Amino acid sequence: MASKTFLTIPLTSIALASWLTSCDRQSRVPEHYNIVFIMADDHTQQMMSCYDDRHVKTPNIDRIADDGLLFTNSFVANSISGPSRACLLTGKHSHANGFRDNTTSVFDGTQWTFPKMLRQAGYETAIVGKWHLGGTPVGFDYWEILPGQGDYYNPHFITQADSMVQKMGYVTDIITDESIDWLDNRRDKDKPFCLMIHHKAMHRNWMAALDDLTLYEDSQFVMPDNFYDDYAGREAAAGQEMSIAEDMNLTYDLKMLRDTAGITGGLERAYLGILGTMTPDERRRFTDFYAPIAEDFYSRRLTGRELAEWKYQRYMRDYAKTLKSLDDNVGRVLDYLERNGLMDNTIVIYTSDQGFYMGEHGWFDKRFMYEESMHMPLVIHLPEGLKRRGRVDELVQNIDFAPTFIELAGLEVPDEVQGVSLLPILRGDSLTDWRGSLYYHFYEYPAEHAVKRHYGVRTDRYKLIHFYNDIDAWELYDLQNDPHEMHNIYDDPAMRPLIDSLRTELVSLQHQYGDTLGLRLNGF
Ligand code: SGN
Ligand code: CA
Repeated sequence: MASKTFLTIPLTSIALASWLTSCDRQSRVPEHYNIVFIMADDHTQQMMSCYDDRHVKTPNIDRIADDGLLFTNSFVANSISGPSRACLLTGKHSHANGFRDNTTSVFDGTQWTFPKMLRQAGYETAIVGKWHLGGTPVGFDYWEILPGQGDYYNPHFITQADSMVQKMGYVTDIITDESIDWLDNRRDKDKPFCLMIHHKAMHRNWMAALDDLTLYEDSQFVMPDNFYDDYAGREAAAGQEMSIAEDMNLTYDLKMLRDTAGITGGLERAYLGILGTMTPDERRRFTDFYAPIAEDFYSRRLTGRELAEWKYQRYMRDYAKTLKSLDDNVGRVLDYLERNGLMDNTIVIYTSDQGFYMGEHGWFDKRFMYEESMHMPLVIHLPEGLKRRGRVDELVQNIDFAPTFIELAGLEVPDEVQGVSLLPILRGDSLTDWRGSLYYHFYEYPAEHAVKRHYGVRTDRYKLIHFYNDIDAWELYDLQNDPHEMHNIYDDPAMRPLIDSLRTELVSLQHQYGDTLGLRLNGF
C-alpha cells in the first residue's frame, strides 16, 4: 500500500514557509495537500442526486458531497468547453487568457498557468482525458489526452510517446484506468501531486457503456415546466438552434437509425462514423439494443408535442445511462484514494466544464448565461485541517480554481490572476467581504446552436445580460421571483434604478478585469 504523501522536497516560497509555521504540526495537518481534480464534460446539477433527486442517483459523486462541500452558487465565466478549461488553468477571464471560443481560439501555452507553477514548486502534475485547447499540454509531467472531443468507444489518445494510440474499451473506464495507473505506478511518490482527470462523458451524443444500455428504459422523466417556452421578450433565446423538438437529431443524438442506404445528412454520417469506432461485436450489441426502439418509434409516426416529449424521454434516458459509468468511475477513484490512505491529505474536486439544459426552455446544450448552463456543479472532499462542511452559498467561479490550488500549495498567487482563492471558504473562516457579483462573457457566434454573443453580471439575486453582434438586446431577471428566467423585466420602468445599479456593477467588473471590448459595447 502506498504511504501518505507528505512534503519531502524543499519548496522555496516565503509564503509557503510562513503558512507552514502557522500550521499545528501536532494535529496531523499535512504539510501540503495533493489535488485530484475530476472534471466531467456537460454534466449538470439537475443530473446529480446531491443537488437534485428528481431524475437520477449518483451515489459516488454524492459521497464527495456527503462528507464535504456542495457549492450552490458555482458558475463558469464562459459556458463552453475550451474557454472554460482556459479559465480553469489560468485563473483569468476569456479575454485575458485569449481563449474566447472553441472554434477560432488558440491557447497561448506560454502564459502563466497553475499546473506550471505547482510543477516549478515541486509538485508532480498530470492530466488524463479531454484537453480541448489545441496543441499538447504544457506544465504537466505526465499527460495523455483525447484528440478534440475524442470518441466514446475504443478512443484514440495523444500520448507523450506517440501522436496517436488507440485504446480498446469505453472512454470513461479508460480515462479512469490510466489515472489510477498513474497514481499507483507512474508518479514519484515522494512528491505532492496534482492529477486532473478530464472525462469525455457527458458530452453529446451520450453513448453509454454497453453494459449500461438497458438502464432507465422504464423511467419516465419529469418534464421541466418551461419545456414549451415561447421565448416571449427574449429575442436571443428565440433564435437559438438547440431545441430538443427542432434541433435534436433522431439518428445522431437519439440513435434511431432506420436505413443506412439513404443517409446524406452530416449528423447521420457522423453517427455511422461513431458506430464504425466499435468492434463488430460491440456494434452488434449497440445496434441490437436500439433497433427495436427505432422500429417501434418509426411505426408510431409521432408528431408535434408527442414527438417532442418522446425525444425528451429518449434524451434523458441516454444521458442517464451514460452517467452511470461516470459515477461508477468516480467511485473507483475515491476507493483508490481511500484504500491508499490518501483522503486525509488530498483535496478531491468533482465538477464539469459547464452546466447543461435537460429540457429547460425546451433545450439541450449550454452557452447561455441563463442558470442551467452558467451553473457549474461543484462538490469537494476536504482533507484534514480544512474544516468547512455542507452547503456553500458564496458566489464562486471557475477562475477561482487556479488561485485556490496555488494557495493550497502554500504559494503566493501572482497579481495577474483574476480569480479569488477559495481557501478562506475551505478553512471555514468567517467571510466578511466575499464578492457580491460575477462577470460572464460568451463569444462563440456565428456558430453551431446559434447562441448570440453576450456578456453580463450576476448577483445573488439579479442578472443583467447584453446580447450583441447582430442583435442589441438587454435582459434583466429577478432570480428570486423568476428562478427559471422566463420574464425579462428590462423594459419595466420600475426597474430603472435597479438597472442603473447593475450597470454600474457591470462596468466596474469590466474595468476590474480589463474587458475593453465589453466596456466599449457597454458604452464606455
Ligand atoms: C460539438 C457538439 C455541439 C457542442 C459543441 C461544444 N456537436 O460541436 O453540440 O455544443 O461540441 O461542446 S456535435 O455534433 O459534434 O456533437 S463543448 O462542450 O466541447 O464546448
Ligand atoms: Ca462541455
